[in-house]
Amino acid sequence: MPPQVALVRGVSPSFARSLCMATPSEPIDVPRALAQHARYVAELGRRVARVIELPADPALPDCCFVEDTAVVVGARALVTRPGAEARRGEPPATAVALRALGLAPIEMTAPATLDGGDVLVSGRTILVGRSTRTDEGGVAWLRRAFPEHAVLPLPVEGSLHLKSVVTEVAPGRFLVEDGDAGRIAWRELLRALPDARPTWVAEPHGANVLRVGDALFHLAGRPRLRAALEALALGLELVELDMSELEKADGGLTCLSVLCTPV
Ligand code: CIR
Repeated sequence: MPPQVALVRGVSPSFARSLCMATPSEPIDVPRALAQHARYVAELGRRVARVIELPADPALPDCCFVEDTAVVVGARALVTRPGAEARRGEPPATAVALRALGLAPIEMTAPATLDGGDVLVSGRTILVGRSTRTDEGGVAWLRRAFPEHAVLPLPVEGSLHLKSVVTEVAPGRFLVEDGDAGRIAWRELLRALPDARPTWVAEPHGANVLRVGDALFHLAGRPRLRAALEALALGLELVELDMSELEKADGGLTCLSVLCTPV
């Protein structure tokens, strides 16, 4: 069933001070980031029943990356404790919004950490990246919150999150970044899901795509990714989005929303 509600959060006026793995060669253009985010929200709005946009918080530069603050699977929800201390003020607003949707989220407590960007749900399996943001305690919270799923930790080395380098486009079909981080994660993923099939993506950040209903959002300016997606003939509408300013802060397409079905 397609997700019915997308939770998003506005781009903070302090977005230029967001966390970045490497200083971008050009500074973040905040008005442009706002425009790119607005287009993303508009495209989501065409494909879900409702978009809930939480207000940006000037004190939380990374608050638009709402994916990291919650994991929602069916009627179960976990509100995270993000790995970066600067982001620990973000989850309370997400918890309020999820409760308003009728979900009863479990809320993580210290010292465990987990970023939603590390969580990839594939059928009855939850793949979770063990990154610099997500620790063993975070994996344990996932197991507690989603007891009907098998939770499988995967190594994340050299990228921010698991979904920075691996996403699923159809059951058992994954996009994987063709680099060390993608290959290391893929090797372990295959051990657990031996029928899984990869499409290797050479263009940076290209493997981070977002499935919304019958559409697949992908990053603009990646002709080889686009050709590979067309060749997969997934029967999905391909929606190309320019996210240049969000990418400077290591954001992609999954990180800007939490998709859920209200109960
Ligand atoms: C951070 O470093 O936490 C943010 N600048 C980027 C978070 C991106 N989140 C995601 O891909 N799930």
